[in-house]
Amino acid sequence: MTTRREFLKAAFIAGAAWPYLPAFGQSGRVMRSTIDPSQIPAYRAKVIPIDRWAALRTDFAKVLASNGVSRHKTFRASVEALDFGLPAELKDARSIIILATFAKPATAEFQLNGQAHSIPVPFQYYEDEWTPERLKSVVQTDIVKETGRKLADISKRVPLKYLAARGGLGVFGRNNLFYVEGMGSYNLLHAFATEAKLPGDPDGSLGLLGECRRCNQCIRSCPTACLGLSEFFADAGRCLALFNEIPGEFPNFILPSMHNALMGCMKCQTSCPEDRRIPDLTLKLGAASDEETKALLKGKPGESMLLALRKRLRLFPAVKAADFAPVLKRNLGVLIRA
Ligand code: B12
Repeated sequence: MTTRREFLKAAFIAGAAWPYLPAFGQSGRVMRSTIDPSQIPAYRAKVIPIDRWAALRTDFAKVLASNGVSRHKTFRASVEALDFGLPAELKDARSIIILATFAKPATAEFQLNGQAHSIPVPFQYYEDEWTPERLKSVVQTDIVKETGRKLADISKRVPLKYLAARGGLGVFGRNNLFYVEGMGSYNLLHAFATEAKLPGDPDGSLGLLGECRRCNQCIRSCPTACLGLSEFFADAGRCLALFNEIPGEFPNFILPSMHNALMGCMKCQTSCPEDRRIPDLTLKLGAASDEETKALLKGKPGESMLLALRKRLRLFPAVKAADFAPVLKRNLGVLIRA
């Protein structure tokens, strides 16, 4: 019989040759090994031929009508915009490209009374190196390949996770996020329509990450209990991100201590054993001075200070200018004073 010592020795030797050898974490649970940063792809992409488009739209409508999907009106308003609409200049699109770009978590520093507060800024809430121009140019050069072909970003009109799954790009996690090999859920999704006829990838299905079948870490760590074992949908109407992305008072069930990021929430990702395989590549976005933090907390930063901060900290590209100060005042307030 193999002793524990022999087993560990064999595992250690095999581990050098096989990066996915399971390792045992602190809790005794089986975890896959950390990904070497040089093996993380900058992006992964799949192509959906346009003749599948109408069926995908019909199938997604059925998903939206399912019982498990939240009826919360803010959430419904954002998903009703996902109508698979193609821009006028691309009504004759022949291929849809769905891609995942690797995204790093970040922090921004806020000085207050001599103390530095380092606050997490999840991706999607800061501007990363994938500017819209760079993204489009990479898609044109690497994927479309033919110059002069019409190409448009359609990300705002389509359900990206759904298309990514049906395009075969990866699988869902229990936390309702989309997992891509080599990136975990640390990725942002984008979709493009092009008139170029590209070789299509095989149809994919809505699959669950195998590791999630015996894991409930995200469910346990979700501060507002919006994830469940029997569900494939998050209860979007309880998700912290739904409320701290927009101005207004937080509902009673959201306690100050639940906030953990300048916007959005990181709990279902930082608690995920599969995501812990991604090495810590956290970006430091920059710092707000004592004077700036105080002005933000009072809600009166002034236009030029706000502009300078937005630029220096690369914050909230998607938030309307008018919402920037009130959202920061409220969110920063609960994080620093909680
Ligand atoms: C609306 C929205 C929100 C809402 C509601 C979230 C939601 N679950 O819908 C709120 C504001 C809460 C939100 C929060 C966040 N969001 Co958001 N959000 C969106 C948006 C605009 C639409 C999402 C959507 O399609 N909802 C529709 C519902 C029906 O879909 P669903 O709940 O995901 O249900 C799917 C599964 O249930 C699956 N399914 C159905 N049946 C079955 C059966 C099986 C077996 C399986 C496995 C799956 C499965 O199919 C459904 C359709 O996709 C997209 C952008 C876009 N254009 O797509 C970004 C997007 C989903 N968000 C994103 C991110 C990063 C976040 C946050 C992590 C931000 C943060 N740090 O706080 C959180 C994560 C919350 C969470 N755990 O889900 C990323 C996700 C990237 C990824 N790799 O998964 C997206 C794709 C934006 C992007 N450009 O990359 N978001």
